[in-house]
Amino acid sequence: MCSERRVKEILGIWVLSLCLVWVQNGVGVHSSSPTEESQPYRTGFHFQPPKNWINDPNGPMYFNGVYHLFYQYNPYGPLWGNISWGHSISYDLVNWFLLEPALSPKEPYDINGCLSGSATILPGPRPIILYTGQDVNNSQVQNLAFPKNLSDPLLKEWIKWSGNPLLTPVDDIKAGQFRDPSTAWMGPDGKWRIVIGSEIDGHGTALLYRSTNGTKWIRSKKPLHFSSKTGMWECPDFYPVTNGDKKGLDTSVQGNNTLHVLKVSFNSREYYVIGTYDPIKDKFSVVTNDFMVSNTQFQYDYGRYYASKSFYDSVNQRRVIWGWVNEGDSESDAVKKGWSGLQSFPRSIWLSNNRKQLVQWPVDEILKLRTKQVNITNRELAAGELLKIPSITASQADVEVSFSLTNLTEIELIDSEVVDPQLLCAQKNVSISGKFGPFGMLILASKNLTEQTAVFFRVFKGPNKFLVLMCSDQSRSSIAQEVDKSIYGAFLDLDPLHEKIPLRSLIDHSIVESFGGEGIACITSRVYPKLAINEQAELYVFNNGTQSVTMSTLNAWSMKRAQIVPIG
Ligand code: DQQ
Repeated sequence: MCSERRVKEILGIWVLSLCLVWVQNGVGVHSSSPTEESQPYRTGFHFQPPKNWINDPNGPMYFNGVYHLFYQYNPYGPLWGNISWGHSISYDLVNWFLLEPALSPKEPYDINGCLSGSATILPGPRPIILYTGQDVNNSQVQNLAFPKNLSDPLLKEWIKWSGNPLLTPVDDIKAGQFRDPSTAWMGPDGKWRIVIGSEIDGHGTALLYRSTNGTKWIRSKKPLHFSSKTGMWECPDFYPVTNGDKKGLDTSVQGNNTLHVLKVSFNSREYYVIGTYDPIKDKFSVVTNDFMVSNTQFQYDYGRYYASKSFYDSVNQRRVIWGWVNEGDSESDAVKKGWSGLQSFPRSIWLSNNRKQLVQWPVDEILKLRTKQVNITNRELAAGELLKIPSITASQADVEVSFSLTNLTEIELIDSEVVDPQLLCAQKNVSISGKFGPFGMLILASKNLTEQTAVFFRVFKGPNKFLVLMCSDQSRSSIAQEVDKSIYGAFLDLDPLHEKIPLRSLIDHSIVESFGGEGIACITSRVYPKLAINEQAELYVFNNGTQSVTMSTLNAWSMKRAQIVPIG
């Protein structure tokens, strides 16, 4: 005879199996509806739990056929606190099951928060998590955790190592400036390496540690990299890249054609440099501009996007990144909404063919959410023209558009080395007419255009090449006064004389993630329209320049909702 407990277990497994089948087939079982009048800012296909606070993505990994996403999470409310590792799993990076938190702040070494960290898959294969604990004295220490049961396909339960903390802030490391261990990589000497974010003598630093067994870590005399131009570095990420086929590389891979990326988080932005890495000397030599030496410093995203973390997806041989997209409204709004924070849509990331920068693009699995489509080809947009794109759900859409220009003469001159693109977008906003531009899209626009988020381009001439400026302008995104209305900008390294100027925007109620030049510059905005919500939102393309531009193609799709389903 079955005991009551056994019956519950069997029922639980049955319900879970059914849920897995439903979600794998894209059938909805439950999630809160973003179309509810009271929740117009909930997203349809960006990751967010049903309620509460989230921040940094932590320890993303692919293991045994399952994607795991952990994230900084307050299980008890919509503001920062009780910081735990929320845990969700997916089979396609689109639809998610929400599990119980994997790590909760319960031990003396993490009682004030299980802060950010990374996963590493050791030989076996056997995943581990390295994370920062804010200890009983509010010192930041590094800890180790591993799955309780490797044969559980979902790795639901995680155990903290009995020898924690692994590392404490000693010598010149300040107690509050020692956090966010990276994924480990192995050098040719068989030793594992990690970097940890810090600030030493006022300089942003990626401290380097080595270990033979994963539990005893020795600090290298030299950091992997540091900068005298920045303060504290958070969430360092260090990984190899190569060009040619958009493929990613596993974190320990070395090769002749390989460069390395160091990404660090500071000033609310995600800055990266590219360089060569000698794993014998552990010497990283930057080949792009180093951190903060120029206005054209590379960022993963020139908008609202922070504390990102990448992982190698071995089944699709790609590197995927997630980033935290925080709110631009107030704490009292968060309390009213009952939630705060989103994760960006996961992006593939690779080295551009000219090996000068990174390229990002939403993972292909997003295509399964596309539904009703509108297509327009070769449509001239006359000076001052505004064209409404009909028939799609403009509040939840994926739009790809590309523009081409001719007769590129007598264009305004600027020097991208001295001009800050974000300031330029603010000075030359959407209402200021130039020769070529502004042209682009008006997103989440209300019927009379009182509200609109303009994502657009302008073309300038630099000292020796054309410059394409991409802007995401939130200044008219809402009639509400108290929400952030920043204007973001970036230069695109493309030649408008010979190339089209492509733009893709993922529009999802309160987030607009835009990819310019097929992913050579990304800008994420958070917006809180009062009028342009749900079915009231409209989408336009426009040209407010004095010259006509050709819209070579426009494809826009209504998007289905992803399933984000809690399971116990
Ligand atoms: N957030 C985490 C830290 C990290 C910061 C704590 C970045 O570990 O440095 O929630 O957003």
